[in-house]
Amino acid sequence: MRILLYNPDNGVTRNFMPHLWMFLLQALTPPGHEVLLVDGNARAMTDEELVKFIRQENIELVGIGAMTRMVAKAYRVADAIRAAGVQVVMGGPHVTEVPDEALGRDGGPRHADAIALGEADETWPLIVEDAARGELKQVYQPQRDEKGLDRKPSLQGYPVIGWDVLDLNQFSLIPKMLRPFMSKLGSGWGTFHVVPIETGRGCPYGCEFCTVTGFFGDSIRFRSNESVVDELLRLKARARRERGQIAVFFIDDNLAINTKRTKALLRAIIAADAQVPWVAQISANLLRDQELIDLIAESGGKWIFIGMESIDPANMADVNKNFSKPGEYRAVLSGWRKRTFTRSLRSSSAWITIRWASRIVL
Ligand code: B12
Ligand code: SF4
Repeated sequence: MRILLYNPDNGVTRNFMPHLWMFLLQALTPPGHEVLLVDGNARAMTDEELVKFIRQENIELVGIGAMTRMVAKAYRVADAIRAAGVQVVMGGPHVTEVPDEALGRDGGPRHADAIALGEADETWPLIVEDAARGELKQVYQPQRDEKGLDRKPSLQGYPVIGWDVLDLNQFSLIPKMLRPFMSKLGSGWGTFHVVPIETGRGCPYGCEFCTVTGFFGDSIRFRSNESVVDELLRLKARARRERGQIAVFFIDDNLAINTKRTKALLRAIIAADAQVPWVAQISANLLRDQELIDLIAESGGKWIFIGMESIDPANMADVNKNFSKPGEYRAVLSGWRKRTFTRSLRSSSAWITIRWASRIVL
């Protein structure tokens, strides 16, 4: 069966980084099926063009993933695809929060033939096999544990995502016409990709505005350091081969949530010479640790996103984010600046990007 995984754009900003779910599900697809990927951010198509593409490519199943921000577009595209007689399965955080909406069980129109709730690492292969037999069920959900909660997939046997061989053309930030010239600059800028890598899932904090604890659970699962290092080495080799550049976004919600393990991972990256420029999200309270900051810089870390939603502790308490203390922000930031400024004089540079938002409202 030929399958298309589609990620809708938000119609306003252009998100140039590939979405991990598409590549992960592609890697988890049982043999004997072919999976094509289209990200509306990088390859804009009207609904009509997309339907035409689906017909031309003989696609029999379309998987669409969306955050709430993009879900209206996702539903519109799904409607057009279903009207053309092709089955649609939807998944991701929004569909998991409000499953009845996609299935039209809330009184509204139906947009999907099937939905995948929660993490789909283990349900995706079943969806594909059912769809291939023409026996798609309406709802796919991970198995439940004795408390009635989703059994979370282990990340220990994480699949190999073929970043080193996959066609990433739609995601290169260097325009095609400039590539021959740019590839001759320095170590080569013929391509430039920012690639998402996850090293763990889950968050124990449960901030009121955030989906993550509810979706991925309050205990954390990690990949092995070896599998992360291997992924980095393959990316690095690809960049060298293409005379291009690769940067990585570690999309873990808090890369340093278990500091001991994070340090071990960063040391493994350094020891294997697997450094690429990287960016990650880390909470302010963990950045008091100077050894961690040194390791971040040495392992290729360039930018850290810190969620500083408010400088008013009462606001933080109100959204259940007490662990982040506005009173410490100044010390954390100046500690970071001192450390990274000194280091930048030697070999590396690490910058900080602070995301200020009084409240994130979904
Ligand atoms: C990386 C990231 C981004 C990147 C996205 C770029 C990119 N290319 O990845 C950036 C930084 C740009 C971003 C932006 C935003 N993000 Co964001 N982001 C994330 C983050 C940290 C990781 C996403 C990820 O790759 N996860 C790992 C993969 C494996 O998990 P997954 O995507 O959920 O996929 C699994 C399942 O959901 C399922 N699945 C997913 N899709 C599909 C589809 C099918 C067909 C099937 C079968 C299964 C399936 O299978 C996968 C494997 O189990 C998540 C938090 C998180 N930990 O997931 C927030 C998250 C997705 N973001 C969120 C939000 C709110 C936003 C913003 C709206 C924030 C804002 N206010 O501006 C913007 C919107 C962006 C836009 N385009 O307009 C929310 C979404 C909540 C919701 N209800 O939709 C999340 C969950 C974080 C949170 N705080 O709650 N984000
Ligand atoms: S610490 Fe970050 S990921 Fe965890 S619940 Fe709070 S906002 Fe979400």
